[in-house]
Amino acid sequence: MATATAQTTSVDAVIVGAGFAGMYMLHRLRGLGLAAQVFEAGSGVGGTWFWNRYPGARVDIRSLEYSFSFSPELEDEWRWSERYAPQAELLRYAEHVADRFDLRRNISLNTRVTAAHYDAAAQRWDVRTDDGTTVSARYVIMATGCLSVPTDVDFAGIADFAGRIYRTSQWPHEGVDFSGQRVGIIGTGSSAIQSIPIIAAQASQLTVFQRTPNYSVPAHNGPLAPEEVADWTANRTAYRAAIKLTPGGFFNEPRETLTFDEPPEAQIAELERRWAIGGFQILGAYADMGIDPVANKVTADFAAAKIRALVEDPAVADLLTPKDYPFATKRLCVDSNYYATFNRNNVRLVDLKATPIECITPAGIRTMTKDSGGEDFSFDAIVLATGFDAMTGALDRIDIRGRDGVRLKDRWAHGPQTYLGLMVAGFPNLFTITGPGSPSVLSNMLTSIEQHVDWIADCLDHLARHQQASIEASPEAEAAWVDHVNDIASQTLYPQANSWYMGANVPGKPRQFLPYAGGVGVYREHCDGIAARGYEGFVLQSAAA
Ligand code: FAD
Ligand code: N01
Repeated sequence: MATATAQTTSVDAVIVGAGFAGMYMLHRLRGLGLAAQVFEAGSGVGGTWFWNRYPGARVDIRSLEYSFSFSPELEDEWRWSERYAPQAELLRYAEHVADRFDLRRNISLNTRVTAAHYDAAAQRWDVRTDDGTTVSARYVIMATGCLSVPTDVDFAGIADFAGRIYRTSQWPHEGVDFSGQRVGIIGTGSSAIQSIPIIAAQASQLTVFQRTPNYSVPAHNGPLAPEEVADWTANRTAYRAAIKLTPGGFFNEPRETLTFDEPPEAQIAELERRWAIGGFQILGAYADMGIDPVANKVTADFAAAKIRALVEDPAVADLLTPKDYPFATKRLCVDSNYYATFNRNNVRLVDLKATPIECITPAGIRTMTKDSGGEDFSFDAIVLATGFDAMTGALDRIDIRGRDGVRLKDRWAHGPQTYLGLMVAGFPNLFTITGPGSPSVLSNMLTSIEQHVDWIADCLDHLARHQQASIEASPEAEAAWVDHVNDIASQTLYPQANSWYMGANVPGKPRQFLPYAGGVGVYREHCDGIAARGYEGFVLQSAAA
C-alpha cells in the first residue's frame, strides 16, 4: 500500500478539491486503508463556503438537512444557529469536519491540479499540479465542484474602472464596507438576490443591472427553534433515511396532487401555506409543476402577484417579474427581503434587455439604447454576481486525458457524456462527484455528495476484494444513460429556460440539460441496483501482467 505524505509521488488516490465532497471522500478512502492525497486550489478547506463570502451568503436548504449524516458523533456535537446557516458558520463547520477527522494532513492547499493523464499500461494516472509536483495514482476523484469556476465576463473597459470591482464568488476575506459608496451590481441570480438587500442597507446608492429577472421565494430565516432541533435530534435517523429517497434530497412535503385536481381557491391556499413556510416548500405543492406548462403557470402567476404586492412601483414590479420561462426552470432563489429592497429610495433597477451594458468606464458603467446614446452611471464599486461555468467548468480547466490520450474536453465538445454522472467511457478509474448526468445541483448537494462518495468508496472496496485494478464505463452503458438523462429532461419544462442548467450562460457552451432530473431517490436506486448486479455497464479489469 502506498503512503501519502507531502513528498509522496505515488498514492492510491488523488482527490481534487477540498470542499465537502473532497473531504468526505478522503475520510472514506482512509477508512478503506487507501492512501489518498487531496489538492485544493484555495488557501483553505470548504469549497463553496470558502470562496463565496459576499454579504448575505447562506445556504437555502435547512442546515439540519444540509449537513453530513455519516457520523452520528459529528451530528451530536454540532449546533446550527439559524434555520439557514450563514456562510461563516458553514465555513466553520467545514473546518470542524477537517479537524475532527484529522483530514488536513493529506490536504495540500494552494495547489491547483493542472493535468491528469492515464497511463493504460500501468493502469495509473499521472497527476500534475501547478507547483510542479507529479503524483502517480491508481484512482483520480474529481471533487472539483459544480459551481466553483466563475464565468469569464469581459465587459469592454473593465480594466480601466477607477473604483473597486468585486466578484461574489471571490469575495475579499476581510469583508467590504460599502458605507457611503455608490455601488453597481451586475446580475440577479441567487448570489445577487442574497447580497442586494444587505448592500442596499449599507451603500449610499445601489444600482441593480438585471438581464433576466428570477423567481425568488422568501426564506423566513431566523434562529433555529429549540423544538425544531429537539424533533430533528429525536427522529434524525428516520429523517435522514427518508431524505435519501426524496426527489430533491431534502424535505419539502412533495405531494402527488396535480394542480387542476384542486379548485383555484385551494390552489392559492396551498401556495400561500407554502409561501408562509418559505424556502423550497413551494416546489412540493403540485406534482405537475415541473412538467405541465399550464399547471406551472398557476404557480408562476401566484409568484408574480407576490412580486406586485411586495414592490410599490408597478413598473419596477413588472420588470422584476419573469415572463419568458416557466416557474423554477432557472434555479429558484430564496431571499430575505429582496423585493422590498426595491422600495428603498437609494435603489434603482436597470433593465439590461432594454438598455444593455455598452462598456465599463473609468467612472462606472455605460448602458446603451437601440436608438439613442447611453446613460452613464458613476460608481465607487462594482459587484459582479455573474455566475459560474457550471458542472463542466472545473473539469474543462484541467488537461484530463484518458485512454489513447483522448482529452475529456474534446470528448465533451458537444456536451458532457457520462455513465451515472460518476464515470466516463475511456477514462478508467476517474470518478466525478456530482458530475453531469447525476441529480447534483437539482438536489440538496450534501445528500448527493454523500451518496456519490459512498458509492465510489464501495466500488473501490469491491475492486480490492475482487483483485481488480480498474473500472471503466462501457460506451454502451454510457450512451444508454445519456439517452435516459435527456429523455427525462425532455419530459420537464427545464429546457425552456436559458439557464446555467442548460449551459446557456456561457457563450459557445453546448446546450444540454446538465443534471439528472429523475430525482435523488430514483437515481440512488439506479446506482445501487447497478452495483448490486456486479457493476453492470462497467468493465472491470485485473492488474496488467
Ligand atoms: P465545492 O464546494 O465547489 O469545492 C470544490 C473545490 O475544488 C473548490 O474549493 C475548488 O477550489 C477546488 N478545485 C476546483 N478545481 C480544482 C483544481 N483543478 N485543483 C485544485 N482544486 C480545485 N447547494 C445546496 O445544496 N444548497 C445550497 O443552499 C447551496 N448554496 C450555494 C451557495 C453558493 C453561493 C454556491 C456557489 C453554491 C451553493 N450550493 C448549494 C452548491 C454548493 O456548491 C454545494 O452545496 C457544495 O458546497 C459543493 O461541494 P463540493 O465539495 O462538491 O464543491
Ligand atoms: O449565478 P447565476 P449566481 N451581463 O448564474 C447575470 C447557487 N447559489 O452566482 O440570467 C449582464 O444564477 C445573469 O443574467 P441571465 C445556486 O445554485 C445558491 O447568482 O444569464 N448580466 C444572472 O442574472 C445558483 O443558481 C445560493 O440573463 C449577466 C446573473 O448574472 C448558482 O449558485 C446563493 C452577464 C448570474 O446568476 C449560481 O448563482 C448563490 C452579463 N454579461 C448561489 N452574465 C443560495 O441561495 C451573467 N449575468 C443557497
